[in-house]
Amino acid sequence: MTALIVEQLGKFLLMKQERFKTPPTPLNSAGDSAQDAIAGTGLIAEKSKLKPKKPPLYKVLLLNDDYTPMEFVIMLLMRFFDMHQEQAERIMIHVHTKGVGVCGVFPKEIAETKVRIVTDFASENQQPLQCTMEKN
Ligand code: TYC
Repeated sequence: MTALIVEQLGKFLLMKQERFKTPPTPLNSAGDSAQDAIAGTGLIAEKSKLKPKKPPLYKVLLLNDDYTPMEFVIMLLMRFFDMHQEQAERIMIHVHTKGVGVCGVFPKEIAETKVRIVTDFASENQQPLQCTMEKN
């Protein structure tokens, strides 16, 4: 039994030696290094040439209407878009005069959530305020 283990161990060590004494063979005739030869195979970590794409951004838009109180819009902008009073007033007046205005620019899922929260909040408070989003 012990003899068998010793024999197996010997074979294993020999195999290991064989593997490491073999010089790295260039895989093409030009004699490029083995590193070049395996480039692009995914076998070694390489710097990617692909630029990571930035996620598309979406504008969250507020639409004017003739009914929603100005104070309600200001409070909503402060609460859900982290605006200060003056900033919220400026956006509200912009929407009131121009018909539409941007309350923020966000990645898709965050923009969707903002639209839903604003829409739900308006309807829970019996206001017709419309909020929507569009690709930036
Ligand atoms: N036009 C509304 C009013 O005169 C105010 C208002 C502003 C409503 C912005 C909606 O998105 C809005 N009370």
